[in-house]
Amino acid sequence: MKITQERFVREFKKQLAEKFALDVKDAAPIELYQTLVSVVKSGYSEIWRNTWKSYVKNDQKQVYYFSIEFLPGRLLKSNLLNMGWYDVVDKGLKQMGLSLDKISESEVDMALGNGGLGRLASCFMDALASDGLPGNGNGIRYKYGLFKQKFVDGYQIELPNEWLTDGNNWAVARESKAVDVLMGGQVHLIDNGKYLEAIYEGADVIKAVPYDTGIVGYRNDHVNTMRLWDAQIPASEEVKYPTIEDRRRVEDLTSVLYPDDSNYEGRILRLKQEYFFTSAGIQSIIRHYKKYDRPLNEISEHIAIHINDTHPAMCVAEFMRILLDKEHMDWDEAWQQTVKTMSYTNHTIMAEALEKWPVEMLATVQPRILQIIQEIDRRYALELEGKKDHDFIERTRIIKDGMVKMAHLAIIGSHSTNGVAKLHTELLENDVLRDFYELYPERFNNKTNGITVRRWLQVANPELSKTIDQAIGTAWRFDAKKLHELEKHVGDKKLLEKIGRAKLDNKKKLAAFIKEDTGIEVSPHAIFDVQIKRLHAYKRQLLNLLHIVKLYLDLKDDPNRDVEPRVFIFGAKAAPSYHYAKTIIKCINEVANMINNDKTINDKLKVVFLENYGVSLAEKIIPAADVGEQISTATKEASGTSNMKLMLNGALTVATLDGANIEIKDHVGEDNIFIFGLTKDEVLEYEKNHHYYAAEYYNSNPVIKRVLDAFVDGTIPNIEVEGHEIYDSLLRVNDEYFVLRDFASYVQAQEAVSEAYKDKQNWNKMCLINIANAGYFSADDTVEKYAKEIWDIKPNSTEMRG
Ligand code: 26W
Repeated sequence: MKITQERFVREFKKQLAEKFALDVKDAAPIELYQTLVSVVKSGYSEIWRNTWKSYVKNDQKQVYYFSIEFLPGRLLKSNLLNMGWYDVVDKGLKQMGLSLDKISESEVDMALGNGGLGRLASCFMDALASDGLPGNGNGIRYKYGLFKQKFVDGYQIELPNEWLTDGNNWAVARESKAVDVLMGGQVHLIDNGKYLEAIYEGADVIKAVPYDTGIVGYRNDHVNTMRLWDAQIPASEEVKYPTIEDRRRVEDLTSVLYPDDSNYEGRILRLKQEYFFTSAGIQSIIRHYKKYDRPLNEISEHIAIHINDTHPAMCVAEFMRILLDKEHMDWDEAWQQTVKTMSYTNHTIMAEALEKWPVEMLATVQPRILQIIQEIDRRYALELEGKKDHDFIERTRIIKDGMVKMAHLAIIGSHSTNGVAKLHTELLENDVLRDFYELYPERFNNKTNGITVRRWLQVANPELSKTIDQAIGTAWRFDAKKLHELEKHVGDKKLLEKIGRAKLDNKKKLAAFIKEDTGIEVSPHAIFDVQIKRLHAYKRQLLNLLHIVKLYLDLKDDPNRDVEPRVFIFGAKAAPSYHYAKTIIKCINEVANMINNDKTINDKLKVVFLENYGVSLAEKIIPAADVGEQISTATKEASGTSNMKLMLNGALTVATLDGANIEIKDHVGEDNIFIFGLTKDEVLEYEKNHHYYAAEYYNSNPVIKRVLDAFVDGTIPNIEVEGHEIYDSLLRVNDEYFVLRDFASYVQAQEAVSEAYKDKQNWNKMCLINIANAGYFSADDTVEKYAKEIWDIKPNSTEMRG
């Protein structure tokens, strides 16, 4: 829809009057926000409908991206940008005395995810729509999003995130598209002469109601759907649930997002959630497919289903269940269609994250699904008999020792398994999934992660975006790879200065936010050094902290030391049950307190731990970052995506050779990144031969000794318990993630950072090279590769939209 400023203002006032019977001057921020959402929604609703109709009309193959997490954050600005309305609305609001920035702050983040996995799913949603690809999301509409984090006395406190209190203004509930999901009870197979009939007894019927959110493509008249399911009680079953507690048992299914990241906990409610959104999604896909009388034995030519990590791995069995039990297809044909339809992405090699469910638990949640998995497993083993040795079969089968291995189900039941960065895929092939790679080499492939440059640069960093426009025009806004043209301008001193100025402006804004949020005063001229990601031992926020303590002790020795002032900024949530991660949070907070209140060090060092890290906070921090910390132990971080967001915004990376850091280094070159630490081979060698002794580093390196002692000798106040815990984890439990092994190398890299920052022009040049090469990590390209190489789907052309 074309919009002019005049028309927008008229429409806005009209809807404000209709919705709330108010004038602009009397409306509260939330009322203004809700009105703006309605105007925006009415701006794309017709396109949304047309996009959907065009898929049907052109009989286009579509992909359904199944993910137990989506982490879109706020949608207002990103929708405005993608619709091409941003500037007009910005001006129109100003004309009415309003501010888009302020109104946008009224939007509560949609935080239905923990971290990397969920945010990747949302970047992919944006990219699918912007590529004009037929792609739909399928997930859960949690009533409570990821917990809200507060610090009390330096400790993390979790508060419920009731994001729906003001209603979700973007989603449309579609009662008419509800499906029933069966759980529990018993199942019997009866031969009725024609086929085996599955008879369910005593199962609970749960009504799955879809909430659809439009995903607006970038200036291409294309709007896809993200469908999230809510659990409700079907009208026919009301009498079965007479009390409030009974009802709650059902509704609780979609109440909370599990706050664990890379840590598997075998809770039955979680398994129920997994089956619930999987079954609802598969049922609605097949029902829709059948509406147009197409043969089911060709379904894999019309739809692709993507399994985002193993949480939706029951897709394989549920798809089989419908084809077998409802459509009476024979096993072999159903299996062929299933494998051709499904594809799977692995997001982690951390052993503790690999899902295994006890057989009995699956029997309680859905006995028919268990039967089908058992049959898949039986046939798998039978097929390999005589071809592979007994051990191989036992290692790779789906059910072993009474546990169902979800990754094995996903690999065996799909035609594609991919990792999320080159190194990660290599580790899958040669190590973690070696047997499967030997068995199905053709199924394995790499798809390095990507990010949406629209949200992470155009929306989050308008200052830098404008600077880039002035240098190379606006084509990069449509094709991020064109950012590479910036490299031609490395010698342009004016441009380098402008890049520096944009950064300084963003740092001033962040400094103001920090002051308001925490009371801490920071100088925008200091180096802003940022580590933002979930708190996890393998991500090594602790290594960062040890270095900070070293810098502090150095300054205490000599307050007049000539050092580049630095502000270390952290953002991180710990899983509520992850004790060690919470201990690290407490220690960071206490170190911050100690340093920020020490007048003797002349403001050369500040430490800021911002509360409640999430998408919207990331949008404030990233544009202001000078340095990005990507310091996981090599082999542990599958890819990382904040590394890409930070480089895109002109931050320089301090990194181990882990995940996508390696590819970043390959693109920017060794001179434009600060690499340190053990390599993959060195880590694997240590892990294999068990000859790492952390205490040796403590005993032989006086700096390490002094820093660690500070945790237990009272130097750092208020961590009597936590300090010892850290100390012991490194020296007694032998430092699982090689923090002490990498310490010296890390300090050296950080010294190189300080040295480099002294030459502002050269620093800005390095920033430019990082920005110029960030286009390589555009989700648009990543998703295009998924489309071509895995899903076999094609973009909608303009004519097709009709
Ligand atoms: C069962 C508990 C659980 C929950 C979440 C297990 C595993 C997960 C996720 C797979 C963890 C996750 O978010 N992994 C991250 O995925 C990103 C997107 O691919 C990568 O960039 C990160 O490196 C990876 O840690």
